[in-house]
Amino acid sequence: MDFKRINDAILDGNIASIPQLVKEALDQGITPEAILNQGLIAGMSIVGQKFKANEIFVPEVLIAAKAMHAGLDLLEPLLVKSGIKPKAKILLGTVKGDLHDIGKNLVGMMLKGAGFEVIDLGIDVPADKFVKKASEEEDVSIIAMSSLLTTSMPSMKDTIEALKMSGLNSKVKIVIGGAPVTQEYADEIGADGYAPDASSAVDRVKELLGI
Ligand code: B1M
Repeated sequence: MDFKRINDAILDGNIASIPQLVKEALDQGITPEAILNQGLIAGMSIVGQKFKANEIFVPEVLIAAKAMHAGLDLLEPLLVKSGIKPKAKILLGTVKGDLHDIGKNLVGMMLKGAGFEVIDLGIDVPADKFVKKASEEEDVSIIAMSSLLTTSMPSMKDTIEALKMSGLNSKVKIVIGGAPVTQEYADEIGADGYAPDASSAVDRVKELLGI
């Protein structure tokens, strides 16, 4: 399989052809991880470069995101091994002011695949929603927050502050990530962990829980 065909289908927003291309790659014995990384994510990263260079605009990016989701829908069951007893419960969300969900969904998929129970709060999640859910649900061990915008990063800080105010921070560890987020920022706002990508999010969560 030439991954460029998948890259191009994402770039062209060719939603209808993605499932076929993904199936073709799987039939050729290519692993779901390789299809994800070299096909879908690599395609989306070209979209990002073109968006930044003003070569394409929001409507094209939205269609590319839909094409990416069409591929993810097929890969998800293969990436997520059906779990035995969940290792721990994780609240996941894209923070307030931010509607990007592809990276967050990938993190959720990888965490589920690693045997965690993931409660996905969705996008544009305000601090009080994280706190409310963490206090309602039993045994939440981790709050995982994603931000793709420099303007939404402060919402991560707000959530950490709100968790401290509620006293929940002593029971729950916080992991953050997303393209503009760094280890330095995580240290600055008092997050317990930072991960640059979805696979390392799993490693970080395991480290924090000592498993
Ligand atoms: Co937007 N967007 N976008 N966008 N968008 C970016 C993020 C941007 C970098 C593009 C650019 O200018 N180059 C830029 C942000 C600039 C900045 O703040 N630094 C940007 C902008 C400006 C905007 C708008 C403001 C545009 C506008 O309206 N003028 C607007 C904001 C809307 C809002 O959120 N309030 C906007 C809108 C959109 C769309 C709706 C059109 C669409 C989102 C569709 C969707 O998500 N359903 C969109 C998209 C698709 C992108 C780009 C092109 C791709 C993002 C993506 O999905 N990447 C993006 C450019 C880029 O990133 N190259 C861009 C693929 C995904 C797999 O990567 O999400 O980074 P990512 O996730 C990675 C890691 O970051 C990490 O793991 C994943 C991979 O393993 N990770 C975590 C993510 N969360 C994690 C959490 C963790 C650990 C790791 O622990 C909990």
